[in-house]
Amino acid sequence: MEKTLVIFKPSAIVRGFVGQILARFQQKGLIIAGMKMMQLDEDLLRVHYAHLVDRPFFPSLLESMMASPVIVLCLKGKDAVKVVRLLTGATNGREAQPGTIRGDFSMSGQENIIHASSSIEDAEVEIKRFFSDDEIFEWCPQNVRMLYAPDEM
Ligand code: IDP
Ligand code: MG
Repeated sequence: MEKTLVIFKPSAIVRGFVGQILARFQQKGLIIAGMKMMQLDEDLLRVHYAHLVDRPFFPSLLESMMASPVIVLCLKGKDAVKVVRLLTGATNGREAQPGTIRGDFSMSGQENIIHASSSIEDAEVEIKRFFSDDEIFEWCPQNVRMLYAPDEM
């Protein structure tokens, strides 16, 4: 099954929304394949946000992402990358649809609660960036037959 990477950003950690957001992913039926807390540093963020390093807001984004430890999460499911992006909502919390995580928890284009991989290719690279192989678990819950029809698995 497809895997994707989520980061609970400092805006989620400091504001205390980890439980509520994790519950949304679990109630959707996404399977937790890996999860840990870590402190991000500038070297890693310059790689992770390489597409943004020349933007004027990059120093502010760096500071924001290092403001507290983060929780990184690897979620597994059919079409997990697309499904998690749909649950996440648009980048700017003020423009994200109500019902999405950013739409319900954020008023900001920067402090937007979570990161979610934006493509299958990015997800593969990002999971390897944040997890070693032995931190990703190839397990499947017993109730997986209540999550998918046989031809969806
Ligand atoms: P995404 O997180 O929705 O994939 P990206 O364009 O990849 O959006 O940007 C990565 C992160 O950089 C965003 O989640 C947000 O925290 C921050 N960011 C993006 N655009 C802006 C901006 O215009 N101002 C401030 N921060 C921004
Ligand atoms: Mg992105």
